[in-house]
Amino acid sequence: MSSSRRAFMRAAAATVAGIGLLRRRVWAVAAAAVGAGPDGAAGAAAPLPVGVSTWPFAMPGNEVALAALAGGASALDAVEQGIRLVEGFADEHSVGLGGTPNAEGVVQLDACIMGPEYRAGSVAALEGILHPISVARRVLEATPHVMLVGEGARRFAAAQGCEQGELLTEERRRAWEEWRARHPAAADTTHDTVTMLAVDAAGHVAGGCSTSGWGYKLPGRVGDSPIIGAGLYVDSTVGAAGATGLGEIIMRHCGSFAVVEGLRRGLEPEAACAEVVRQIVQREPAAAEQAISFVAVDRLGRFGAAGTARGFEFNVTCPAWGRTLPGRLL
Ligand code: SD4
Repeated sequence: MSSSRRAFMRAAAATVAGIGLLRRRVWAVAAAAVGAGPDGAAGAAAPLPVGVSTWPFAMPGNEVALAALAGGASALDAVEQGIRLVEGFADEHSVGLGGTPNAEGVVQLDACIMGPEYRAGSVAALEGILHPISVARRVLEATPHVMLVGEGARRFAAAQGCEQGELLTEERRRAWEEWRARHPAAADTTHDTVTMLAVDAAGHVAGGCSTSGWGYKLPGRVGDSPIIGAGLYVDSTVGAAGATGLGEIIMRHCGSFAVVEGLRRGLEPEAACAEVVRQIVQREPAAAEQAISFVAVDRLGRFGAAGTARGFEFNVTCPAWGRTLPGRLL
């Protein structure tokens, strides 16, 4: 074990000491019973706490989420902090700052967050706010609503003191101008999403998504990522699932909700993801040619991913190890 991992383990141990120790011990025994393993094999459980996220670019966010958990943060806080980091990456073109704009050259962002007790917050088609995941969190904490969109969401974010700014980088503006010159009417399917799931040491589960969505989309287009049940679903008594890929397909099948229902029926995370992808392709054969992938984690720390996207990878980080793993290709 590396010295930084050892330091992490010490910090994590200090954090949990004295707080509901008995409950946590019982929990650890339950998690160990499903088979901890560092190899990312289907059905293995990561020692808690654990963070899971889509795409290699989100790995630094996973590390931030795990450090937060080790410091005593809730799974909800950890997810927000991890995703905030990724939203700030100007060279990542599918999330937050530096995201790909819509057809009119405006970056419109979608995000949501969900935690224990089915509490959720979401924003869509949000402009001019640097961290949509934190606006989603404010919707969850400070309003009786679940989802705010467009100008109303922007005004709410500003009133809440959320950081405002221009999200369109010079590099993305030039790419958009080139796209407009070449293909004024063509869709561009450039897209990705950071979806992050976390289970804390006590087995509480949370998740979040953040994306700039489908590159050069029609203004006002909303994808699956901010839709509770489509891009993300968390049932802290069972686990969590999130999606990446073509939102129009994922939304039509309540994809993430369906994956969590698979976990509830006792499927392991990878199998639950695979089952939903197969169902979607059975209902919509054309979906097989599109990128649709799911990640999932259950409350014991078992994790998995599956989808149709060639090269899809996901990150798993726990106190003992952190890895980027291939999702199962269907
Ligand atoms: C969307 N699901 O807006 C997002 C984009 C994405 O991999 O995740 N692409 O449709």
